[in-house]
Amino acid sequence: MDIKEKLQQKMAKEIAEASNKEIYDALLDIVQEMAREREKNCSKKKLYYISAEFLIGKLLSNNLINLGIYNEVRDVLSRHGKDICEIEEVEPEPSLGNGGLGRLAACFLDSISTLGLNGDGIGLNYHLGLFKQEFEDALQKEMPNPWIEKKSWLTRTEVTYPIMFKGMTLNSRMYDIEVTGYHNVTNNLHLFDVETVDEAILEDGIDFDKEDIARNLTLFLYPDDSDEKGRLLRIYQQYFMVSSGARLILDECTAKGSNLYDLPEYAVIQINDTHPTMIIPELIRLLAERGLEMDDAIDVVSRTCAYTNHTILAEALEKWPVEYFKKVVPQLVPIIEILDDKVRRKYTDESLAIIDREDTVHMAHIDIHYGFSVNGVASLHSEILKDNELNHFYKIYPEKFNNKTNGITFRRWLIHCNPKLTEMLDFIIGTEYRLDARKLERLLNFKGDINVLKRLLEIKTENKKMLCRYLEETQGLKLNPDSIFDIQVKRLHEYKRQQMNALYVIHKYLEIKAGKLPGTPITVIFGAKAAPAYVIAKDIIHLILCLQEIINNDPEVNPYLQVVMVENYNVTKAEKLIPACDISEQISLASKEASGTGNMKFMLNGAVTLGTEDGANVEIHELTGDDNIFVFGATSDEVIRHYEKADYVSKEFYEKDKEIKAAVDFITNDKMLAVGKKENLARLKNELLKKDWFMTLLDFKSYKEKKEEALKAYENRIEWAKKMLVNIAKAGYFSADRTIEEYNRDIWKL
Ligand code: Z2T
Repeated sequence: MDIKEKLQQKMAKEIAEASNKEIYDALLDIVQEMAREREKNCSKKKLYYISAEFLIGKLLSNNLINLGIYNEVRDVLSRHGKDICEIEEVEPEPSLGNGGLGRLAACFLDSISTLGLNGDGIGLNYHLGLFKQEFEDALQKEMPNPWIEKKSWLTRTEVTYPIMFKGMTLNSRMYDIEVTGYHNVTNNLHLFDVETVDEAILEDGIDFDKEDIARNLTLFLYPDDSDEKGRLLRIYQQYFMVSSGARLILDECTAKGSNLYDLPEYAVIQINDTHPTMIIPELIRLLAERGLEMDDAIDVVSRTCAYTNHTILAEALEKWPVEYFKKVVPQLVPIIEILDDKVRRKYTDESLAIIDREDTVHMAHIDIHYGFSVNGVASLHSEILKDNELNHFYKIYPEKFNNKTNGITFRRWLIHCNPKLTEMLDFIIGTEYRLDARKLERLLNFKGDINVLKRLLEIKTENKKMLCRYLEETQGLKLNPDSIFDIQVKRLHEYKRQQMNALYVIHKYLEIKAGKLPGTPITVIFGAKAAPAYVIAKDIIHLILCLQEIINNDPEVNPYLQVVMVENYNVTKAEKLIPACDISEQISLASKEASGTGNMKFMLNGAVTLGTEDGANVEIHELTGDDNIFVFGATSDEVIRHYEKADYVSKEFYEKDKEIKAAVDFITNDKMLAVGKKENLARLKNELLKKDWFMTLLDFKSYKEKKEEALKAYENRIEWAKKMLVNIAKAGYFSADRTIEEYNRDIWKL
């Protein structure tokens, strides 16, 4: 039966007569049926990718593409007067992740299925996910983001487990989401949910009773953990996830014939940062319960688990007081003590301990001692782990350490989000790059082809126009599609240095006011959520929103410069922003951004990077060569030395550089105070002058100079188009298919 008949049969009406929502629901059914009909890979060994976050984004189009029916569905709908883009709008976006780490997990699932591997995801079914961001009085406000509708991608299963906490047992139930690979197998994302969850306990905004665990456990992703109740809730969530996951894994493996001693032949568990680390002591506990000696249990688990590290920021490395475990999951305490004891018997070095002298448990240390692999997420990051942060561990376990440079799925980040570029690529280099991304290099043959270069520029302009229409409809913003689009979208964090970009905006504003006009008008676009308890991050959002207000309303300046903060930046918005970008801002303080993955998405869509030698930018630079990227700023070695010597004083840069002084002083001038809040602006200025922990002022000058160079280069459009072309052609390395092949080759061995 063809798609048209199937649709009409499901809806019991003509396509032309159906609402977008009815069509969406019918397509959801059709996709799920087709996904389930596909063959499975039933290999003996299976991968379990366990993660507290899976930032999957909307699923309809992605599934249609992977099932190979997107074009057919689009055309059938359009013949009956329906636009597939409007059907896409009907789908709510699940926000089951914060940023890069969660989106990476989603890209990985796509590639695992696309490569036909046997691997499922394990996580939690947060009913409200991450908060939805609203702007009110130039400040971020957090609102709940309910995404589960009557009909959704979730399938309720009959798999349930009693999960034991101190003084209470909660039932977990497994819900599944089909993960379709591109023209290959379907795997599953298993999301566990507490049966007693109750959205009615939600109070004002995103507030709720943090102690009512039975009703709140899977309500939100990472609730505010600035107080102890929040941190305890996080332990409840983590244990609920790992205990459910561990039982599922043991059940599946024993069903396939495992005697548990041979578990590593049946399962490999990839632990996505330390949030699921408790799966190690929990598995050991369950194996002991099923009759294994403690030493055997520890050995089996150690050969099954592998750990990925995603950050070296000390404040992000999880450490929990033993007290917390005693309060929430006392059954794990004796196991963790045994694990610590074994380490202490073997090594005297205190920095290797699992439970430190203050009775704090270092989660990453459990993973490193009791897992068989430790990987970083970009080459520079993995080197820093070995040489600095985890050097003591590297010395005793050199064989465990490896690098797996992150990747992105080209199905979503090219084929879906940039159909025009995809069409051109299909036409001039063929479609093989879809399964073998390195084939994008064929594009290099067209570097001298003026028609191809002009078409690249045309596509960029068309994408910018679509973004302009969208931002006008959603935020009432009127932007100039003939301006250069300079975009920084990512979580708000001081180390990512949105504040440096904002200081540049101030600098440019002052220049224009003084009569120095840019060759091409500039539109600076930001998108970022700040953690609800992260005060300075919220102040930076306030700064940007105030600048937006002042600059966009100044008729002397707005023909040349506009500033925009996109509200509620998420996967759906990323899919609209990234194809429209000219300059990709990747300006973290060197050594701090483990990898970045937005940088790869922008490159693939023909943006040119303005960035520091940090994370995967280093590898982008190696691939594109010096002429197709704008690199600036202190190197990671220099930065690490500054921290070691504690010799960076931001005030010195403020005092000796007039432009820096002018930009920083602007933050609290009368114009700003007329639109903004003194408390927030003064606090931010003070932070820059007195602390500036991430060395904004250190790099400001070289940032400003490089950005001027990039803006100047943009004036020669054909030369710019060549840079775009090289970036696209070289992006193949960043396909998550390559990353997953490496995980499988070196770690999973499926
Ligand atoms: C996160 O998104 C990342 C690291 C974290 O460390 C936590 C979260 Cl929520 C605990 C990011 C990194 O900052 C980014 O550089 C990297 O590309 C991404 O993970 C995926 O590896």
